[in-house]
Amino acid sequence: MNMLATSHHSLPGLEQTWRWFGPHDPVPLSHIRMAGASGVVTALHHIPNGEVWPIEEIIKRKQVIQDSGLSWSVVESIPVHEDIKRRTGRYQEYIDNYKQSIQNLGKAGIDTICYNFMPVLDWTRTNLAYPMPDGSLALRFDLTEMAVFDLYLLKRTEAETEYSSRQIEIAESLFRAMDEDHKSRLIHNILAGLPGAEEGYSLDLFRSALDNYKTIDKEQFRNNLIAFLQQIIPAAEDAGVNMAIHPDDPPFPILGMPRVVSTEEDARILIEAVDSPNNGLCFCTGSYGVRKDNDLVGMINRLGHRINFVHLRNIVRDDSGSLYESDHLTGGVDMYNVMKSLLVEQQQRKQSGRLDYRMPMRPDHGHQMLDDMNKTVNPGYSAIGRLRGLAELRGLELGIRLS
Ligand code: CS2
Ligand code: MN
Repeated sequence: MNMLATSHHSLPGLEQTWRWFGPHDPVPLSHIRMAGASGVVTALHHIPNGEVWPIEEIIKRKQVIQDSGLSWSVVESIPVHEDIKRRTGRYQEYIDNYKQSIQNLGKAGIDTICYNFMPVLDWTRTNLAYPMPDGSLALRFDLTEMAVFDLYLLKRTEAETEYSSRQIEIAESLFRAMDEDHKSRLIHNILAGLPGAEEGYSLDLFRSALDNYKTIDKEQFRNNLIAFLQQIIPAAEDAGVNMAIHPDDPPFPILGMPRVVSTEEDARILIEAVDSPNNGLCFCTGSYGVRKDNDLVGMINRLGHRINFVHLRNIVRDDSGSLYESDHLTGGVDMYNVMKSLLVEQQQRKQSGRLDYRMPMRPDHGHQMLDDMNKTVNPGYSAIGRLRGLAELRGLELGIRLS
């Protein structure tokens, strides 16, 4: 039975959005509009991490977006300062600033904020140009390359105890075969910060950033996140802003750092810790979907009422545990049933009178292809790959709604 059958005509569908890195993004707002998105996902990347987003700056940016016939749908991200994550130093001041930014965004009429709580690094990939059989380039997280980085380039003291002797053997032979170019590319890919990550590190700085986490185990780290939520969620409620926490990417520990947003259980603990509709999730299928123990459709059915933002992309995980980003509709994520469940959630919101049934969605990443091959692009955020992704997702959604 089609659960959407009776009311598909009244369903608006998920709001189609597109990430924009601001005026320096090689993909301009006019192209986003041509891609068929109506909402923009962006951040004030020029405001240093930890500082308040001034209301004038927010309004100025909002105007630029509206002048292009689009709306500022979601903020992604207001970065969470390392002091807040570790609950040291000036963390209280940074939390107060965060609350102020939430308030300012609310005043400017922007009601959804995505953020993440990963130690030191934002999302992480080892290869930014992994060739697909069709010639396009994908992002890849390779476990062996990560081990090479950890064991032989970063030379983290505890690393040897965290890999099996088989893994170390494979990593060592890859390391021996790597030329200098490959080594420095690997270091750069991991440390320079992918688009959206507001920090970049040298090897030395990175070592000391990691050292800061030696005394913070998973439980402590989760407590730090919950302590942060206890302060910012009441501010978000006052401001009428929905928070959406992005999952860990990849959703398992790397480089010995704690991870607390990787599984359904993690997500449940967080939304129950501060039980408010404003304390919600960014449902990123390409991040949660990496783990076989995450049942994505079940997660939407069980936690859907707290999904405030959606990232749709697909992944392929091979036997070694490495992964690459596949086309949006093919790979380990059952996109058809994910989309269907999201539409059921939207329908329930409308029926129960919830006002936040907009459910902003964006195609998360895309392959570098066609005319983007020779362009300088933000890795994962080139225009044409995402255009393909959005077009496919839109078609899938329409097919479900009208069937
Ligand atoms: C990444 C990140 O998977 C993703 O969406 O591209 O930029 C992610 O959006 C941020 O970490 C969210 O705070
Ligand atoms: Mn994502």
